[in-house]
Amino acid sequence: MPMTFARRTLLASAAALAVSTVAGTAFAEAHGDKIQLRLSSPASETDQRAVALIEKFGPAVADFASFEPHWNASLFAQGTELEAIASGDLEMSITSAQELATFFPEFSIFTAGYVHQDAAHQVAVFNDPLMDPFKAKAEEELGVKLLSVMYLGRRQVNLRQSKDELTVNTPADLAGVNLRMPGTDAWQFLGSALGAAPTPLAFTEVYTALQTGAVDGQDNPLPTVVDAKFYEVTKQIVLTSHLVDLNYLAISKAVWDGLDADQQAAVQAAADAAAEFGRENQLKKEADLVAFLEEQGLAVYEPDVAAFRDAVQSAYLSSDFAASWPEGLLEKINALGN
Ligand code: KDO
Repeated sequence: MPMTFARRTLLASAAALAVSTVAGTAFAEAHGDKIQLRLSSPASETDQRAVALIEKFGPAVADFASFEPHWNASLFAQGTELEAIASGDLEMSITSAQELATFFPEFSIFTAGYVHQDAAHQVAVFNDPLMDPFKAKAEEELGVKLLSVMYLGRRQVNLRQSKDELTVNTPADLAGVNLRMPGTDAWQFLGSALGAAPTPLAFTEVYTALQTGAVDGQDNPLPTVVDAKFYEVTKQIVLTSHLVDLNYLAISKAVWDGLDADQQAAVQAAADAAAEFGRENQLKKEADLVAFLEEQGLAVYEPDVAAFRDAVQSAYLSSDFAASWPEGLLEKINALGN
C-alpha cells in the first residue's frame, strides 16, 4: 500500500499550513469574532455521535466558538474530510482509522477485524501511551489532532436476501456476495477477509444501492442500520460482530494551536463529554435494537463467530497491513482488553 504522490504532497503542505494559519485564528479572536468550528460528516443528525456533538460539544464551547456541524456529507464527501482539514478548508470531522490509514498505513491495526473487543477497550487503547506516536504523526504530518474516540458499534452483515435464500454460518457462505464496504483499501480488505466480494460505495448511496439491488448487502452496527433505515430494504442481519468500530473526533491542529490554554481545556473536556454521552446512548441502542429489527420482519441471528474470527484474523496476519504494524503493538492492544 504505497502512499500516493498526491498524499505525500498533501502531508507536506499540511505541515506548513499548521504553522501559517495560527495567526489567522488569533486575528479572528482579536476582532471579537467567535472561532468557527465547521464539522463535516456523512452521519445523519439523528446518529448518536451527531446528537452527542449537538447537545454536549457545541454548547460547551459556545462562549468562544461557533460549532457548525454539517451532516449527511453535505459539506464534504465521505473520505475527503481529512484533506479538507489539512488544506485549511474545514476545522473538524469524525474521522476513521481507515481514512487515517490512507496516509499512515500503521493506523490499519485499528481497522483490523476482531482486534478491539468492546467500547471500553477502544477507550483504553485511545488513552494509552501506545497511541501517542499515532496522534503525533497525525498532528505533525497531517495537521489533524485526534481529540477523543467515539463508539460507532459492532459491525454486522446486513443482507437483502432472506435467510431462506441464504443462511450465513461461515465465511464460505458469503462467497460471491456483493457486499458494500466504504471506499478505502482497509475497508475493502475487511470485506474480502469476511469471505465476501466487497464493493466500494459512499455511505450516502447505500440505501439506494440496497433498494435497487446494486449491492447484496452492507455492514454497519445495528444503530446505523436503524438510523439510516437500511432495514426497510434488507431482510437479514448476521451477527458477525467483525469490527468493534470507532471514529475519532478530530480538529485542525492549526485551529487548536490558535486557542488559549483555557479554550483548549474546554474543547478537550467537551469532546470527551460528547464521546462518553454518545457511547452510552449507542450501547443502549445496540442492546435494544434486535427486537425492533425482528418486529420489522428481519431475521437476526449469530453465525459461527469463531469461524469468522479465525478467517479474519489469519487474513490480516498474513497481509501487507500487518507488515506496517509496529512490533509488539498487537500484543499491547490485546493486553488492554479482557
Ligand atoms: C460507513 O460508511 O459504513 C461508515 O459506518 C464508516 C464509518 O467510519 C463512518 O464514516 C460512518 O460510516 C459515518 O459516520 C456514517 O455513520
